[in-house]
Amino acid sequence: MSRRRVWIDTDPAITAGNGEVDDAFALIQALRSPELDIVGVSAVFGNTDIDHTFAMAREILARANRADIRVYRGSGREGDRLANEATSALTQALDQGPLTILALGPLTTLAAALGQPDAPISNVEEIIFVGGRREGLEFRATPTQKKPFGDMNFECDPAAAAELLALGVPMTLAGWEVCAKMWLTPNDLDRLRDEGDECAQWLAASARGWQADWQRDFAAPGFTPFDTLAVGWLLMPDVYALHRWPTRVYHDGDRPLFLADLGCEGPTVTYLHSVDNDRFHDDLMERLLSA
Ligand SMILES: [Ca+2]
Repeated sequence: MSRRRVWIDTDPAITAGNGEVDDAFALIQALRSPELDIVGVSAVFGNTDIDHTFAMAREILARANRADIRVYRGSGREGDRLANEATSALTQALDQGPLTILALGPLTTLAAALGQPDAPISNVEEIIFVGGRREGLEFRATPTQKKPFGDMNFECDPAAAAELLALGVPMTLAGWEVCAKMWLTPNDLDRLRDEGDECAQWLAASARGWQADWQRDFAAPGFTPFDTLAVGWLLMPDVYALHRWPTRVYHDGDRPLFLADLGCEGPTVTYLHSVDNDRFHDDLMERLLSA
């Protein structure tokens, strides 16, 4: 099996900051996928500040017994295009060969690294970004959710998305639409607790509060593990359905929007719009339970 060289840029907050848990699920899913050769991980601000996402990413790798993979500290605020240890390490990894980048948080560090005049962007095989939407799509977990979610990763640094698109790097959007019907339920957390190793048990325990919030606030059957859908695209692309659509990044009044739709005129991306939820779910659980 030829393993795909992968870089993961992430903003984990599972036990720090706002309680968002999906980066941790996605990291452990990826770390337990022998198909992937994870050459580096970078932390970026997003779900919480950079100090916490950096510490959290290191903790997750340690809990997964993968402290051999280094975590680099990336950008800490919108618009920061200065070099840092993450941009340098990512550039070096690109110098060494073709690389796929999982963009599980704001695109700031990636825009800073790839926007350098001498960046080896021809070695970017694909950026898979958890963001973007088709025209008119609002992000509601269930119809009972009154105020829709924002396109959080994108909105943290809208200019970064435009800059990456302008570079012509291949981009795949695993945004709200493809994630929205995937649930991890209390039963799934019970299985991780009962059948998983220490790391899976920690993951389950740390996600209980988040899951309870979704149940209480949206009457949802579970919570949506958004970032895992981006990882899954590398593991089982045949269970996804997609469009090849042009894009538009703009402001509608104060609201930044990253659209991919037939009516747009910008660079074309791969827009993932649906997935076989049962097959994806079973595969995700199997990986989380493997140690
Ligand atoms: Ca994330």
